[in-house]
Amino acid sequence: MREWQGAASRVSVQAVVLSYAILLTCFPPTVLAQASLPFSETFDYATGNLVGQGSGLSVWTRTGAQTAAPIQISAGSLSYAGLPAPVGGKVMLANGSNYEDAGLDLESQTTGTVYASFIVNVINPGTTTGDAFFHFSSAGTGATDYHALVYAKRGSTASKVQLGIRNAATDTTQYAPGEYDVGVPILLVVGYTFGPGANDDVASLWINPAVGTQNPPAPTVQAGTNSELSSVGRLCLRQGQSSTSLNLQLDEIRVSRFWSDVTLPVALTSWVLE
Ligand SMILES: [Ca+2]
Ligand SMILES: [Ca+2]
Repeated sequence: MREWQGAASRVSVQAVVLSYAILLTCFPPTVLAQASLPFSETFDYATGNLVGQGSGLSVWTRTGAQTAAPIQISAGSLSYAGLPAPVGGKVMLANGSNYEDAGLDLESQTTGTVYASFIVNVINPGTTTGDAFFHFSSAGTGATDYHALVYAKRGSTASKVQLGIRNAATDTTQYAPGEYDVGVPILLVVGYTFGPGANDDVASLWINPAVGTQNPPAPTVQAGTNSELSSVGRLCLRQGQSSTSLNLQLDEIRVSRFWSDVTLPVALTSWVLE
């Protein structure tokens, strides 16, 4: 009896090892990888396609199946007063039919708040319809549960942009009333806060917040939701509809469970434990 159990146990271990090998073959480590938090991305890569760039547990992958106009890395960084000196290049997001979207899986979070900060330089605010260019979802290249979608739209003139946030794709965008100059780098911080109940999670957007503070100031604008994320497991960059013509540059992404990490005047990379 014991011998049978031992054999069964060995078979079981072999089956698990074999299953894992098959899993790795079907889903290479770049798909399984999840960037640990806090995470920072300066786009210190050669110019060209974003997808496939990265290293270790942090590799950019295509979101969904659209392959036209792959998201490009261009030379030179965006900078913002008070933030660490920028590094490497930046990404260019343009809108068009079936244009590629990309993302990067994160260590999944199910409680508290997940913050992402980044610098945006709007080239063309597009139309007054507005469109999303950044969001969270659960992990995986096929995830479609987009939440905390950051929107931009044309302001009162073509040289002004308004920014807003929509918590779920089926919600309504809440725009901040202020207008911002096209061509001037803007610091954005996005937060997704899990609430304990049903449909009580909140998405928040801070526009040009003070940097270097321990705790978040009041958000510039917030949005409730009629559906929730089971986990924040991926950050996504989106190239939207051709009809909205949005075109912008984005750089220096930082993601953490703590506000101070994403607005610190020092680089997160200097926090490596030694
Ligand atoms: Ca950069
Ligand atoms: Ca909830």
